[in-house]
Amino acid sequence: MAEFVYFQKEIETLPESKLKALQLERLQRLAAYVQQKVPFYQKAFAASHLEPDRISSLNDLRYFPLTSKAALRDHYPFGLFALPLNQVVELHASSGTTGKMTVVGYSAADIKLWSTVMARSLACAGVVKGDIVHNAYGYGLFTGGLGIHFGALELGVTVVPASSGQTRRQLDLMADFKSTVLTCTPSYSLYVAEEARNYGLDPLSFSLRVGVFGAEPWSEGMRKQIEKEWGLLALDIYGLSEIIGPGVAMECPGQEGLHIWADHFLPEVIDPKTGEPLEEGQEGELVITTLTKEALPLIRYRTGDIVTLTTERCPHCERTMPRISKILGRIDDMLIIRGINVFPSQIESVLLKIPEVAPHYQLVVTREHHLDRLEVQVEVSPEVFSDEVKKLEELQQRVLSEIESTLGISVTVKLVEPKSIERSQGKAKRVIDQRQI
Ligand code: DLL
Repeated sequence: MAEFVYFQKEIETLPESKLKALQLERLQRLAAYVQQKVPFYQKAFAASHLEPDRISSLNDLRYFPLTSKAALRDHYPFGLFALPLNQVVELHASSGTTGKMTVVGYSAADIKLWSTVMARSLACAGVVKGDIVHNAYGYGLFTGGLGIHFGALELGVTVVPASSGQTRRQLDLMADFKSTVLTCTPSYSLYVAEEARNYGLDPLSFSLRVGVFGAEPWSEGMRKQIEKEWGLLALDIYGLSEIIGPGVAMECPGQEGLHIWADHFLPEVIDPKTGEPLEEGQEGELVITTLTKEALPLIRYRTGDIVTLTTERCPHCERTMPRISKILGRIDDMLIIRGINVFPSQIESVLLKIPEVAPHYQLVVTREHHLDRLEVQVEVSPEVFSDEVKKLEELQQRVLSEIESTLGISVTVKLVEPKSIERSQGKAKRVIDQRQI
């Protein structure tokens, strides 16, 4: 029988009516706050004749404007911040849809909030004092590494800030320290298991008992495989930089949906085409309002992630927090390569700046030994194609380094003959995703 652990039991199990009252009170405060502090919302509220002090029920949320990733891009880097930079203690960034990154900022109170929701998430996974958390999410601008780290500190468990890469060293650390919890992307956990075998080690001989996996889509089939390989309980964690990072929602050991910490992140599901709110249980785009964030509060932020939402009580734990399904897909063409978000348009904007390559390209994504590989195939212009090999090699290197420095991940580049990429009558098929997840 799985064990259920809580970090803030009273709040996590708050009766529904009390949770709603708390959300309403926080929404009213938030609306007044952004109207006062963020010119973008000031204008948006005025355009839709919204007066924050007239919000009388959570249903009024539907009259608020939606916020998209484009709003962050248009106000790059700090234009949507509600606080001056001297009150922002940390910045992170993730991919934007073009060359510019999406920048997010945290006040000291936001970091405390992040630590709290992450501590709740780890506890929700059954992590307790005495556990050793091997954290192999990347530390850096990506929110995965530090988010888990803050949560582990808040919960008072031992964290090993391994970050990503150097798999042999990861294995040695986990074996020597007898780590009990593994946090990383689900695909990386399978890669590490395979590497263990290559080194003659049996993954089942490690001490891992729980895995907290997320940042990319994964299937039930993959879950079973990971659980079998490592002999652990594999649980799903969800989050996105714009909302806070990891720790927005977390599965409990019952493995039936992810509890969303709705006292801080108010969820809705909308029809991505019309923007209209959908009934509970219907599949649509997850939209989140940050009820308590200070530096970058967001109203009805469109995550682009497709889910279903339920307020039905969890049949396993005592939490009353609503649950989202596993992420069922994306509404846009965002790819996640080794946990990092990649938009085809980012690559396109790089290619367009290099005159020797034609604007015809294709992205081929494969998964080899549980690691994602992205190959950028790009046509060269006829003049360049007839050049000597050395020149072509130089061009390939240039394209490669430009793309890698924009995306922040390694890729391969293949220059192909003019007119060899299939032309489309309608929408060009830019991405060929051959991964089986
Ligand atoms: O991926 C935050 C995170 C780090 C979550 C570590 C979990 C663990 P971003 O880089 O901003 O933030 O990417 C956010 O990743 O909109 C989803 O499309 C996808 N994603 C995140 N978690 C999951 C998951 C982090 N559990 C984007 N399942 C989101 C499927 C996920 N997709």
